[in-house]
Amino acid sequence: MSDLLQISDEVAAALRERRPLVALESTIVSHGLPWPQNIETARAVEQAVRDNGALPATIAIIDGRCRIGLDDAAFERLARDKSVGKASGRDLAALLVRGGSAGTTVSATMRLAALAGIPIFATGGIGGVHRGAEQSFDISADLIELGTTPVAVVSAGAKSILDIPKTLEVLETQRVPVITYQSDEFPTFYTRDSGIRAEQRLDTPAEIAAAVALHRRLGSGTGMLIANPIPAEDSLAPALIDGIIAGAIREAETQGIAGKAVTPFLLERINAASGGRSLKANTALVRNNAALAARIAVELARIDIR
Ligand code: PSU
Ligand code: MN
Repeated sequence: MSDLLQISDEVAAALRERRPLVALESTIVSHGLPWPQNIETARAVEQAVRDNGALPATIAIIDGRCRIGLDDAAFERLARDKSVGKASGRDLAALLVRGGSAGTTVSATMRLAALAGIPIFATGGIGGVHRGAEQSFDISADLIELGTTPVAVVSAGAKSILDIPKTLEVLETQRVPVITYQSDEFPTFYTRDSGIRAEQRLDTPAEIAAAVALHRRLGSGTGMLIANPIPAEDSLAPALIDGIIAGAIREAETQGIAGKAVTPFLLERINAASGGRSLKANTALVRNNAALAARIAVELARIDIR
């Protein structure tokens, strides 16, 4: 693996000593948030992991190398350099051959976390089935990766730019467990409740870690989605955000935005239209997810799966 993954000294030591680690994605830095909130959030998220007893392993592709654990220069590059791409799992091989640089989506980050031996990963929101997918066929590779790569992903549910019931159906079809943390409803990113009842609620990081370990022992072969509602004090009013999202989707349709450009376009429009409120919520929920993932990682290290 050493020729494929460039693992930072800190992460390499933690892997050797079986200390708790949390993998973090980097498309949120390159394409999910504007400068300078992107780099501020990345730093705050890494700090949240440390504050909760684990070490952060942010993953990205820099100059044709798979980097596990980033230094300041790599973060700066992702945050400011407009030529940095967006890589899902399928993009990795050609990107490495070309010597390119990219933020890794949930899909690509899961793949590389699995290779590095990190079983838990925190993000803001996963990609999913887009509204109108019956026409566009736009279903994120994140869902397919969750069906094939055994990494647990902590997310604030899925953003309502997506069709949430269809997203949950695809996860169910693929045998991906959806565990909600301290909530009876599946959360929708900016808001705590979707109106969709959660079937598998667990209330402590220790219980979630036990479920992650058992899911592996059962030979399930799939990832897991740990849905962590945004803290109430950071959540947005559904009436506010739903209108903004609907407007952004209409703009994307009018402008014929397609493929991997759709999600970054919608995120940019929502950030612009909400006058900073969505940004603030987004930052808060990613930190909240990183903290929970770290607490789960600590429990996983105790039961000897990292
Ligand atoms: N959802 C967000 N913020 C993000 C993303 C999704 O609220 O930054 C990013 C994640 O990296 C996710 C990717 O994996 O977008 C999904 O892109 P697509 O829909 O093209 O699969
Ligand atoms: Mn897509």
